[in-house]
Amino acid sequence: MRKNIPPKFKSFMVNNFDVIFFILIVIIKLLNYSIQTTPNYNYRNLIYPAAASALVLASIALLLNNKHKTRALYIFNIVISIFLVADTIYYRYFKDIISIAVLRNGLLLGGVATSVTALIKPFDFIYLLDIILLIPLLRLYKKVDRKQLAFKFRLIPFIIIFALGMFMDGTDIYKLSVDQPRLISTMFNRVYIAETLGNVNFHALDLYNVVSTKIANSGKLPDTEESAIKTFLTTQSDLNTNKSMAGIGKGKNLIIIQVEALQQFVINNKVNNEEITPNLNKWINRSVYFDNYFYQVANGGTSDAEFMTNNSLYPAASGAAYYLYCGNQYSSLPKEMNDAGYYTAALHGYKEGFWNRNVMYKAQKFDDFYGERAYKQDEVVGLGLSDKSFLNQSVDKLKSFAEPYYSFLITLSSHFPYDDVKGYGDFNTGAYENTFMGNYLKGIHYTDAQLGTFLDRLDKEGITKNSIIVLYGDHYAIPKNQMQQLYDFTNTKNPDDLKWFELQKVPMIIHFPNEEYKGVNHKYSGEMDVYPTVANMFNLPNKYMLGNDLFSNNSNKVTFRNGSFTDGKVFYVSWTNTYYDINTGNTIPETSELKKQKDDATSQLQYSDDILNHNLLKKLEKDK
Ligand code: GP9
Ligand code: MN
Repeated sequence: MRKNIPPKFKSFMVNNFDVIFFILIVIIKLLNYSIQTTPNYNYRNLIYPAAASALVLASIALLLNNKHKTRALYIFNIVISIFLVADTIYYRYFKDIISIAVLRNGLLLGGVATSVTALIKPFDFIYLLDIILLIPLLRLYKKVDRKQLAFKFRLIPFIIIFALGMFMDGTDIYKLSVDQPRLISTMFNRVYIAETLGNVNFHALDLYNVVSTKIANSGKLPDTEESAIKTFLTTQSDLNTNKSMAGIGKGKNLIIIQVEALQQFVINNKVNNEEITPNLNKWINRSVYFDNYFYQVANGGTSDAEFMTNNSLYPAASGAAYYLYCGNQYSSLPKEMNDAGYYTAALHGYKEGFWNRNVMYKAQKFDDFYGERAYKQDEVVGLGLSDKSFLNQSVDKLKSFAEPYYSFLITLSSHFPYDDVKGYGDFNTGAYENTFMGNYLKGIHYTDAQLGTFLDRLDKEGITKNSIIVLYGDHYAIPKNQMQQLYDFTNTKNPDDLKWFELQKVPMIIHFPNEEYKGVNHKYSGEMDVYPTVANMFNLPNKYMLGNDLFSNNSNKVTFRNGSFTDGKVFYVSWTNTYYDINTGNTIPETSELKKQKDDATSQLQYSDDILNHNLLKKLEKDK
């Protein structure tokens, strides 16, 4: 080193070369990973969170004596580098990042090992270069005479560096949780978390989420609770047998289409004197239309809608069931259809890892998941592949499936904030032009047109005649902070919680091969009720469902994740603990009957949470 270096600085650098090198090399590696996976991302934003994660790890090593400190930093560097190599290769094929769920569900390379290995590039291993070059250097460094601090003096740098790193990380995570509410707890977009917080922080958050969920659910479920759940499930199973519809789907295909942000107020409605959803309006006239059907999603958004439809279990109390409980055993619709000899497939033209779908579809036993890579990405409207191209390519896939099949399709283009106005094409919304509402109406009008073409093709291909087709909206389109636009559009005067809730419906349309049963059904129902309905029609077991068969005379009860509920006569709003008479719109006092309904709703949510938190279906299946 040059002569005129101040001795103190020199000895600081010699004593802490390993720590400084570690922090710098981790930042460089994390930036490089970000540039490799998301080139257009402004990776400069990443320097701060990358440094934060490096500081936290370095601070842990500072607690150790010199020899172990250097060794620990080297091992941390190796582990981080291995993750970066694996994540780089995994991203190139799956456009996703490896999570504990992916590892746990054996999805790392499941079935695609050959094609992924073909994607490996020598540069992927650049992260290991310094690990190798450091070997001789470390041998030399070990011989350098370094000042050994006593443990109590090592605590000071540890506390300073750890606190600094945690503070920096904490501010970043907080900023992200404000920018994208639910993202940290649901991990619905893992890649975005890694882009924004860095690869190390992503894996740390993933580990934290998994461990905290495991700890929260580690206690044994009391026998009394388990037997209460079993009693409830048995009662539900007995109630959900509508003899007249039992087995009518046998041998037929089942096609379920979940439409992004299809909220009910657009059905049979007009803007600027034009129908918003002319194709669905026509389809409704050929089908059974449930006009009091509610979405029941919670933090898990679209994935909650999927989860309820395929399991008739409530969404997670917080976070996303698709993430938190992807290691559970389910008696899901695809699983039971498989056991009944059906081929089962999920189809969605977007990133496979979004909402942890690749992991969760496997956990629910879909035979196949046709995701982004299974579709020609030839046209983008909104978030990704256009509904036009997705649905068109999907018909070709349906035609190739061995019959009978269960296909679950999820659309995408009409996705918040509905700003791909160009992609949606011409649809003049008159006074709503250039407003949020107007953009949504354009978006859903576009998707309606694509659904019309899709359903026409099913007709032409003879698929309609041989299938039961279920179509519904996954959740609201107009969020609460834009509600005034919805109140204005629907001419809702003096809005209150009841009027808000009554607008939280999505269309539920079931089409039968010969258009049997068609008409409007006013039963108060929701997304928890699809599976019991389909199970009855296809003679599937219905032992573990909390919902109600739509065609049974069973209760009209619809329970929401926040404890609110309705039975078609009364609406209970949990956040104000208020009951409304739906007919009069007035608030009404709690009666013992209403109190019982409220307690039942809370119990059913608890039953569902217990089933998920204790992986109870696995136990019940084993015990039977
Ligand atoms: C992405 C799409 C959107 O695949 O399903 O999910 P959402 O943001 O509506 O929950
Ligand atoms: Mn959605």
